[in-house]
Amino acid sequence: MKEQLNSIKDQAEKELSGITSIQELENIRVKYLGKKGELTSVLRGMGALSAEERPIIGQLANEVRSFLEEKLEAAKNELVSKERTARLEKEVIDVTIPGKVKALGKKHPLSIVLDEIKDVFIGMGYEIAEGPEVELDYYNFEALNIPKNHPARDVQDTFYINENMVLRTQTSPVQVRVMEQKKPPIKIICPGRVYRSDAVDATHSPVFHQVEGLVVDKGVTMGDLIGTLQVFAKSLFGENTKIRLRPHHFPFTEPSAEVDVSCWTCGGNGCRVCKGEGWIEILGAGMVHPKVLENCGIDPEVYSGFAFGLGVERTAMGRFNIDDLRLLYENDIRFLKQF
Ligand code: 2U9
Repeated sequence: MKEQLNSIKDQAEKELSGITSIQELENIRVKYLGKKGELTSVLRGMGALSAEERPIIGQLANEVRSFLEEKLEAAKNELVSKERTARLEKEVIDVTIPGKVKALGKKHPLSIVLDEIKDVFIGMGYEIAEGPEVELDYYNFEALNIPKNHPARDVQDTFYINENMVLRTQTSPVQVRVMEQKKPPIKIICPGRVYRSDAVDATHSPVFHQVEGLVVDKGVTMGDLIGTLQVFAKSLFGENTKIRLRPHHFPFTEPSAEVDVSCWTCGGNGCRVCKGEGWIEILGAGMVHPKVLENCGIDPEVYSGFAFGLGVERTAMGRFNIDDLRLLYENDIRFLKQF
């Protein structure tokens, strides 16, 4: 058995010295150390040895196994290192090959306008608040002074998930949620997607985007609202832009107004863009209705606030002279490239 072990050792060492691949190395490992390997078979046969012989042969067998394992490990390391050196020698990097130009995308016109609007209000200290698009009827209508059967529900007809849940028609429910959770001072804008049950045409879409703003504190006045909207209009449409408020009615603000800006094309003289008016309507606004403040747990005897709302699509169409709202959604590259 001693001779057998020594011969295994010599034979395996000889075979290992000639290998050139990991596969060959693996074959040798299996041949000698595998389950049915030569050394394993010798070890299995040790039961037949006498009590004197067993420890001597056992020790030798262990030595042979350790020897083989070390040799296999060393041969493996050498193969791996040889392989890496060969690969590195073959790999040539030509630093003179011109790089691949990646086509850079551009901001969508709606994102351009939305980012500009956000920048103006962040600059005036506003925070951005967001909320769910699937909204409770209560937050979308009731809390905003639009009870069931109120005529304002007709112009803001929407998609009902069930009797108590709708796709929001405005981002105002976000403001209601903020007022419920936070004590004034509140100074937020709420950008987001809104839904109405309108047919698609050049100026309507059942899905569009709004930015609404809300300021609530002690002593907030209509003067603060007008000053804020003036800063906004000048930032977005140019330093010479003027604003004009026309009395209007919204259920959630009192008094309420529709807000026009002087035409960005003719400066107010009248042209094709403003249809000869000199003014273009861009916003709705007003002082938050005392009932709405009350609904949100804010005492209208102590606090007052103003709110405003604008359509992002409408603003983008004005800014970029786009005459059909559908162009904003079709993602035709020839259209998008122009901004
Ligand atoms: C609360 C109280 C009052 C938000 C306001 C408007 C006027 C408005 C329209 C502009 C174009 C919607 O996208 S549009 O069709 N919005 O005219 N929105 S005041 O008033 C609020 C909001 C929240 C708690």
